[in-house]
Amino acid sequence: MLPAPGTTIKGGIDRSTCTPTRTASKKSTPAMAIRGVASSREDMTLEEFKEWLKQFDADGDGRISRNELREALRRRGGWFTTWRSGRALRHADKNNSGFLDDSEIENLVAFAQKDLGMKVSTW
Ligand SMILES: [Ca+2]
Repeated sequence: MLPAPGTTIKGGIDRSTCTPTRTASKKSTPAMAIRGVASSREDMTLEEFKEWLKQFDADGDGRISRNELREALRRRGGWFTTWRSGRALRHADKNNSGFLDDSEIENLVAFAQKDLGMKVSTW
């Protein structure tokens, strides 16, 4: 038998006020991606480096412009402080577009490793 209309069914939980607050789709913040390591040198993987850099892709075109790179370096501090962003960009920007695309970011990493002694794991 079905319960008569108006019958209160025990155990029924009103979940209408239970709204999910977690934003699972949100990307990790820079603070999370780049852990503050107390040591003088910080390691990150190539993917982490790219993820970090792309957070500064202000216009969202998938490329890092000179201004975006400069902002990234400014925020980063550390070994970036001695890194002239213009020099780095010229070095990595193989097609002289004034932007770093995905493949050119790897040139930037290579430059950082070679000239700055930065440690980026590429495997
Ligand atoms: Ca951009």
